[in-house]
Amino acid sequence: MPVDILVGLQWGDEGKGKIVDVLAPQYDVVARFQGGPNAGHTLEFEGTKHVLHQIPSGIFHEHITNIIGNGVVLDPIVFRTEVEKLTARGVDATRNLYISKKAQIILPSHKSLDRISEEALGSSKIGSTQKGIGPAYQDKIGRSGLRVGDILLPDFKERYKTIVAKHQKIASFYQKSLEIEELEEQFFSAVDFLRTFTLVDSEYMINQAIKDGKKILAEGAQGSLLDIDFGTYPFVTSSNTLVAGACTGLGIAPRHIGEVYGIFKAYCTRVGSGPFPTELHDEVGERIRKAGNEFGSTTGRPRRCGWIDLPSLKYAIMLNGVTQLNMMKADVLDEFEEIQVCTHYKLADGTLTDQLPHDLDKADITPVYKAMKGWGEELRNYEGYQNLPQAVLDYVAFLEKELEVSVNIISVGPDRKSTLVK
Ligand code: 2SA
Ligand code: MG
Repeated sequence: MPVDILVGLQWGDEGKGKIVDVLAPQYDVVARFQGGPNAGHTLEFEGTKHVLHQIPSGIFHEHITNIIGNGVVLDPIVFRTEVEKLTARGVDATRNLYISKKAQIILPSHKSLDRISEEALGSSKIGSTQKGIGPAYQDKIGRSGLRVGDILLPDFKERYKTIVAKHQKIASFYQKSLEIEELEEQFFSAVDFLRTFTLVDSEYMINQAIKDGKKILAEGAQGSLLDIDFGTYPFVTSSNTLVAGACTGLGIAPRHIGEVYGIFKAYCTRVGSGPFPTELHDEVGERIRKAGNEFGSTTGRPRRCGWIDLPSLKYAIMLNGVTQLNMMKADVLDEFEEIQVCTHYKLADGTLTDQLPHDLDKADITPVYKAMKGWGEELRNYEGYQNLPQAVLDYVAFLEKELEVSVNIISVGPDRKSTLVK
């Protein structure tokens, strides 16, 4: 059975958690392959909202095996809080959660270094969530990181001390100190907690599941435009958020990839710094933020808002090999008389392009818009995709024509039930 992969096509917060939750009943395994506590996947059902950071969004379904893959950077302290929140809601994560021994560990000092690095960058800061993601991936690539499997070794503490000593040196280069004393105790207690979970060689587990004909869904975090290679560098996260990241982040050979779900919002948001061609700095942007409750689910930061951007969506679809699209938060645009769709960028010399210029950051580009009629009514209570107002169907038909991929799901509200399938 092939592995299906679900990825965000914009700058994150497309609604991946909700779709994983909706699709979950069809799957036997849900696995995270990159990112860590920077992610905030929001799921809403039975009147309650749940935000997951590191735990896969299949956790609410007892029949699903949830795997935190080797490509993830795991913060044991955040992990413990996440598990405890689930326990308080009657969900026992120990029953169906497995963690790769090869996943990297985020240490308290990684979080300090993240802060120090952002401070040093000043006005060119990345806008990181400061969860230690960048420094943890740096140690992974620099071959000095600690992995989840290392917590089982008798000399784990010594290994910890060695790497923290290195971090001290980095901090003192910036004339800062790490200030991790308080967190260290919490960290080691969280590591003890982590030890009580099933730590596995998840690459074997997943490949066995493939052999056994199990249905597997790989759940991406952040978005394609935050990919370390193809995103709006340097304003990106430190992992491969694209489909390719699922191969290395789980140990899946490319030939096993099946469906690729591309998730996008009916408009666009970004949190953190970096280019955003269709960003609205006016009251329209403010209206979208309010209607969509666009605030970071991990940090609470207000998200920047703007119109949908087809050149960047085409780019993300190309890089991921998207086989079906899911359009989220259509209901947020309910009250707009007119909706703008950016179809091209106009370059400084007047040429039109639907490709992303290398220097999107500095390029003098102007988005070119096509105005579409709004639907001007509440979508939330609609049932049946084809029953949606004509203006919605026209909007979607236009996107499908431009993007050359079918929009199979339209989401019209945060609840599981507000998900209309073609
Ligand atoms: P980091 O923390 O070092 O990976 O940040 C680098 C950039 O990646 C962005 N990033 C995100 N963008 C959207 N959503 C994310 N998750 C949270 C959410 C974010 C939050 O679901 O709302 O709560 O603020 C996420 N994680 C990382 C980040 O903004 C930087 O631009
Ligand atoms: Mg999010």
